[in-house]
Amino acid sequence: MKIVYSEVHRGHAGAKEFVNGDFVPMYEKPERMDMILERFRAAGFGEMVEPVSFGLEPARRVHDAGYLDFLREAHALYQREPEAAGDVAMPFAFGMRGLRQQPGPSAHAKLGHYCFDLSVPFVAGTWPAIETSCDVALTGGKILRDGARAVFSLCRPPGHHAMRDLAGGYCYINNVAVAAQAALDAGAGRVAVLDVDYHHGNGTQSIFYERDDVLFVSLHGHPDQEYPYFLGYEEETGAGRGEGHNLNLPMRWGTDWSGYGEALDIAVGRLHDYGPDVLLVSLGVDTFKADPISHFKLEHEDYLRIGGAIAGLELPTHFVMEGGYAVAEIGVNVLNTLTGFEEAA
Ligand code: OKP
Ligand code: ZN
Repeated sequence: MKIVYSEVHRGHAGAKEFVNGDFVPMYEKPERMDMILERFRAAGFGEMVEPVSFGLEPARRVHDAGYLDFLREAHALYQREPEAAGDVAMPFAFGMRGLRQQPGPSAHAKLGHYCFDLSVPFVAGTWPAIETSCDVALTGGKILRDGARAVFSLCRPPGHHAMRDLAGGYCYINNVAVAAQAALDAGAGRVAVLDVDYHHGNGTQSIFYERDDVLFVSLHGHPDQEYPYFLGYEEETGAGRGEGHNLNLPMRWGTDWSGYGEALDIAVGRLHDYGPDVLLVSLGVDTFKADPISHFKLEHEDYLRIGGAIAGLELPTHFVMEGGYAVAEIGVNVLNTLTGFEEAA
């Protein structure tokens, strides 16, 4: 399987995120990629490919143009603020419900307007990493259209929390949504996104919520207990033309394979019934029992099963990297998903 990857993500590093009253080093850090690459190398898995540049037009198909301008300019804009402190741009004041929603010229206003939490810092290398991560996903999509059975886009930063005009949850551009739209624009009739990251893909859901040409299916921690809290309930089934094209399978803390496997069967059944031309997989391995920010209990072998179940759909399959923060084990869990897929394909 081809693996699309670029080193540009490394510049997106060194910032902190706000967790339970403290600023802590970002869980979403470059070392995550190192552990994945190391495992691939040790197993002789995959063929590495550099991304090519697609420009921002494909991202504009699912994101607001002003939002993309903000992502590009946020760091520089912040540095010009009279009260800027340090290298890291982050919001501290958010747009208030019911009050005017147009941000003024201040970097603080734009940060608060376009971010929904305190886990999307901007350092000097953040924009190049965002742009390249999107190109990684678009390059993966192109490889699939050129005839591959499957491809892995090793994206960093991840994307599934990013909404049309909001960054959050370590995500800036929604890579999987951009790739899904690019597949449609290149002629696919319908596509499906299966999101197996531990966290609900609120961005992907909201981008496609009123559409019937993209089915979104997500397995995740229950929003009663888990980030991103405000979305991911079972009763969110789509709206308008999109009614019936969104399936959420939330699960409680402590879920292991017995519960997860059942939910995955339901997800696969729905994907099979939809019969998409292309399947995109938001691949997060933060469902692992030792993940430091999550509460599911999957074992290493369970990822072989996840890959096998996905292969059973017999669809051109585009894996797009999302989360996974048990850094020492992220490599084996990603590798197991992809080898489980290949062995069953
Ligand atoms: C990104 B992805 C948990 C705090 C959550 C943000 C998590 C973003 C996850 N106590 N902070 O879906 O893996
Ligand atoms: Zn996650």
